[in-house]
Amino acid sequence: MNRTRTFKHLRAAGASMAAIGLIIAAVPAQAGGVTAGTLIENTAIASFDDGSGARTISSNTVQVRVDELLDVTLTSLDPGPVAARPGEAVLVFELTNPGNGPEAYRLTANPAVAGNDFDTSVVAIAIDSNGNGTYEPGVDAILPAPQTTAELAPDAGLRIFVIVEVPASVSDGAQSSVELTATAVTGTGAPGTIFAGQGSGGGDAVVGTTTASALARGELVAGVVSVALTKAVALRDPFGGSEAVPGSIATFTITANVTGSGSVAGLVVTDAIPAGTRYVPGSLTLDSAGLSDADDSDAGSASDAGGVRVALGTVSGGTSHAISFAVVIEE
Ligand SMILES: [Ca+2]
Ligand SMILES: [Ca+2]
Ligand SMILES: [Ca+2]
Repeated sequence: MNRTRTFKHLRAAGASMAAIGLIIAAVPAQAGGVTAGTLIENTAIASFDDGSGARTISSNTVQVRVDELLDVTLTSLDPGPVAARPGEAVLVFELTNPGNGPEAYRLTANPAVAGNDFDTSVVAIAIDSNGNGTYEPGVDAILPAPQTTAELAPDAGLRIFVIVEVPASVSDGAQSSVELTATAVTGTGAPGTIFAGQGSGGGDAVVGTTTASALARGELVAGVVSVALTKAVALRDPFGGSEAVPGSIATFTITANVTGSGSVAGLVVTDAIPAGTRYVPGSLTLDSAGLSDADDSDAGSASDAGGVRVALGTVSGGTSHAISFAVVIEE
């Protein structure tokens, strides 16, 4: 509870200091102080003896209705820049209502922030309907324009997802920010700005220290990964030379080079055995280590009919793998 704020309100109402402790103990504790609309009543009592015995008199009762403070906080929940590829990316924010009354908030996302290497486009703003911290299309509700939350109770928080589209032209390592703004629907302004009669519970709404507006920034860094395949051949003919003649052995080396940030998943390299040649059994290698020809538990298989197939799985940028196999030119 904000006792300082409560004291100020009571002093303004002319309440006696003696009564303050009792009133504070009776009202619910919240970040924003006494709940908006709460009626605080105070009556002073004087006791004295005027010579004819003990007497007690009461003052008139002073009533104060607690106004609604309009406040908001907004923070990015991403632990750092979100790795993004061309396509959709999701930024996560948390909105809280630190005020003392229920309030709804208008959300606006700005993807064109000064200093951006590239700008995204905003696809949607969604709320974490099932509260699990992860955006799930079809489960977490997309807010229709103008994007506005339901009323948040005092102290309540809400996770917000901003879904953006990363352009296809983005280059690896490029950065982009998206700014999300949340403003109280009742109104914003300098602290102390009054919206007469618009507080919940019948009082005024008064803008708090946050100006009832908050801005948070989510960051993206483009992780663009690409795969290049290069193929080389070395020939050994039956005469010790390097001519391509019937009976010559051709050893092919395929290099898969993955560059950029992030990784590729399910990378598989295949190659057909060229017409006019036969696979040399047992010649398949991956990074110089032998692989069996059979389609079994190792990464590769090779046969005349099926060709060469090597599954590299998930490969990080900055990694390359060399696949080698040999064929003999038919005689
Ligand atoms: Ca309100
Ligand atoms: Ca969710
Ligand atoms: Ca195998």
